[in-house]
Amino acid sequence: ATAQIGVTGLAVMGSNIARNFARHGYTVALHNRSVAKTDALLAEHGTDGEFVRTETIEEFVGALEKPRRVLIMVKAGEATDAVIEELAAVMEPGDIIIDGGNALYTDTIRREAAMAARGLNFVGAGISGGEEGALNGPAIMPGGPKESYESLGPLLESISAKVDGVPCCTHIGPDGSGHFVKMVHNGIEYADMQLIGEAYHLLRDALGASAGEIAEVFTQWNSGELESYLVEITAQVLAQVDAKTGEPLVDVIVDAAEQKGTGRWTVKSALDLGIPVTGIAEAVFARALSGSRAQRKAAHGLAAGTLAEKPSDAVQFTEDIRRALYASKIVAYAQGFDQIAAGSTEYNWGLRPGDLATIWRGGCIIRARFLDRIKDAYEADPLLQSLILAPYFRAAIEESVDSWRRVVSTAVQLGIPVPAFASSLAYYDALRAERLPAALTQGQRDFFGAHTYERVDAEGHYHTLWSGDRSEVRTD
Ligand code: NBP
Repeated sequence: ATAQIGVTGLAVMGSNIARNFARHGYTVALHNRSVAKTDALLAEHGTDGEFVRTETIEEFVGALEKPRRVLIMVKAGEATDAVIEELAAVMEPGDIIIDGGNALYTDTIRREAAMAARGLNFVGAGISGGEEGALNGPAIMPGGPKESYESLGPLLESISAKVDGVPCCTHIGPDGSGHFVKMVHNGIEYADMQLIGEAYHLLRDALGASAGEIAEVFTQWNSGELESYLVEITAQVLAQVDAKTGEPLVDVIVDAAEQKGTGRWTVKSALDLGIPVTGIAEAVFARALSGSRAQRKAAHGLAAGTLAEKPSDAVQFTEDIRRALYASKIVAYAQGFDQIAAGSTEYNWGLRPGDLATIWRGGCIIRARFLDRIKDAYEADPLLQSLILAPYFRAAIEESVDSWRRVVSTAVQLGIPVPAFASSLAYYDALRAERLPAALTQGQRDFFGAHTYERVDAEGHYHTLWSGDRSEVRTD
């Protein structure tokens, strides 16, 4: 037994992570259901470091130093359960099984309990950064028993991305917490991408800018407070010219966005937790709407109305869009962090939001300069009520609020859909409102269902005898 870590599942993610471990000096045992992938990896990249080729699960587990550490990188769902079962049958108490796939966190909670009952340590680790990150340094969000992190942490930290020398990997919390925060990370990624898409749509249709011109705008934005991986790649995608037609590539790509499910999971979980992640929800629905191709085709040509008036000052309006994007992005992150706090309370995970901002600064898809600010905000006040109340973010939004309103109202008049910009602004306005119409909602609920209401001037719950003499009674 010579290998410090084993990787099973050698498709694109698994093979790149295996190579990353090997490049960091670890001996890596390799396993894949079909041996062809193992051999392909060794043939192409065998010189990256020390690998141990294995064919059977027994051989694979036998190649590992104790306590054994096995990283599973197979398709999420049933394949993961099948592989866990095969491994658990031959592993010993104290060994560690790590699931690095995109598992649903409730599956991870179930698997962790089942493995713990058999004396095995089960670590659900969220891994972000795609193929490139897997090879050169991803952000890693491992959950599971704290003891297993002592043996596993140093390996994961060494292959993770680093920002200012700090690894983008830390122990997140018990059982499903690692996959939960990875899920919300992906939800935030959906919101961020949707907001960028809306900014592009406005630059294109309200200002009539070309893809190349818009690429320039994003490149410029990437040198300021919006600096982030997603803004950077947006500029590159927009600048790409299609070899076949000579047109911008973005103009020949079908405008129907697909999704694998983590955004949807985030919204489902938020609904259960009662947390308004409106930016993420709008992003998931916007992808669904874009994919309703038959319905869109049938509706094409419906009237836009006659209010359209294009912005007269393109430079000013571009700056307005930049500010609206930043303010909406702050709201989307604030909502995601609210969901993480609620999940932490629900499952008793003890999550530390500042740690997440720290490890998301590098390696992952949502890496951005702005995460440093989130980290600072939680360091200054770990019990922050909402990210938008941290002094830096509050000031950033207050500086942007006029631009934000101009952008949303212009978009509405021109008939350009900006669901995420608009819902983020509505969220902000609702949060800061002194009185919401929910008082009326409570009155209606009391009227038809005797659901009772509270009063602003007294303790307790009250009911009005709506079908009687309409006097009020206290119900508790
Ligand atoms: P895939 O998700 O495409 O899975 C392919 C791998 O799963 C192959 O090694 C395949 O073995 C194995 N596999 C399957 Br399918 N069914 C199996 C079974 N019943 N028993 C054993 N092995 C089985 O690979 P990927 O795109 O590299 O992603 C791996 C994991 O990482 C996924 O959970 C994914 O969600 C997650 N992830 C992906 C990204 C990304 O950017 N792609 C980012 C972050 C996380 P075979 O070769 O024998 O068919």
